[in-house]
Amino acid sequence: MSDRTQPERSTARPTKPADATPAPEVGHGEAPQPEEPVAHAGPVTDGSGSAGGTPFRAGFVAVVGRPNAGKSTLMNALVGEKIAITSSRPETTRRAIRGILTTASGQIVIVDTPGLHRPRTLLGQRLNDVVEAELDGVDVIAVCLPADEPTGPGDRRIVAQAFRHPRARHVALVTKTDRVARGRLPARLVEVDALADWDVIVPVSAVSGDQVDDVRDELIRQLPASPQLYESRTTTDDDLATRCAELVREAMLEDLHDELPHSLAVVVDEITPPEECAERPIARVYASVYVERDSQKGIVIGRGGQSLRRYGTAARREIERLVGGRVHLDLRVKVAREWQSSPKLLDRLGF
Ligand SMILES: Nc1nc2c(ncn2[C@@H]2O[C@H](COP(=O)(O)OP(=O)(O)O)[C@@H](O)[C@H]2O)c(=O)[nH]1
Ligand SMILES: [Mg+2]
Repeated sequence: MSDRTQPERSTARPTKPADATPAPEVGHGEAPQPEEPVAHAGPVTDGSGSAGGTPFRAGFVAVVGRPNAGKSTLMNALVGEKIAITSSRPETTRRAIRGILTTASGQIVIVDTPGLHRPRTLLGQRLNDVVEAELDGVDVIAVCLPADEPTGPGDRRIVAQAFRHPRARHVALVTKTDRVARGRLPARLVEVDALADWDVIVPVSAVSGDQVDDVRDELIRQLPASPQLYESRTTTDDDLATRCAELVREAMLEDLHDELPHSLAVVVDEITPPEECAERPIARVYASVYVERDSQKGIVIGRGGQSLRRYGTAARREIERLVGGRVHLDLRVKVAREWQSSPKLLDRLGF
């Protein structure tokens, strides 16, 4: 463990997208949440941490780890909402997704990243570039290492990469603890401890909820004293169209095999709000599902359109939950040949 003192907030911050809701600079005292008996009722105003009591802390935490390490599931558990889609398919997360968690003592902007792996396609290369760019600006790098698998070469590569960013604190999150017998966890923690000079190591299960609160509190402790960066009620900076597209992709991922999960891309072309609907108040979401080959198109649609209907129903339910109202979902399947390796198509699909 290192004994570095808390760094002052650096000026090198990741840029916030324009559609995010930034918090007002000063003086909006959020009511403290009942389970958090801290001295501070709201953010400190100067960010220096010199105010009496515990200073409010805020900043960016990048969650990294190899594919399937449990990064997205943990982010959702921390935020308490489905911000990032998850599945047992590697490469489910394809962008840096920000989930925001606010308590009375701090605010964590969690950056969920695509799993790092050796890039096979231009898409893989771009995803690795995304992660590298995110690591440059964050306050904390949290490396997810599954409790139920030994450290592999992929993990070592990611740990080495994390420690090439010395400005950040480094936290090891030993994930999926529900998958190992209690007696076997200490040995895994010792193994993780020996990997690097961590600021702290926390075991956690995002599925059982065990120690999720500890992860939250420990991450806040690693952040610099700072005013709030987003309004308390903001839980993500993703826009509605992006979240809908991801929910469509999630509905299909688990069911698809071989190369198909990788070949899938979803773009929401249009959302018509319920007000614009004459007969019934129902939002309309028009989405295009892209695959790479004609044969894949057939599989996604299924016999008589059966598969596509099933995906559509599952996705619609999730979107209805997200918007809190009824939704009509229109899915079109299209072929974008070899999009993963085409710069032009990658741009068009938003990568
Ligand atoms: N048993 C168990 N499974 C988990 C846990 N966290 C994630 N998973 C599963 O591991 C798989 C990959 O999770 P995901 O969050 O998508 O991993 P990512 O690729 O690192 O973002 C999914 O099937 C999850 O349900 C956990 O704490 N316990
Ligand atoms: Mg993920």
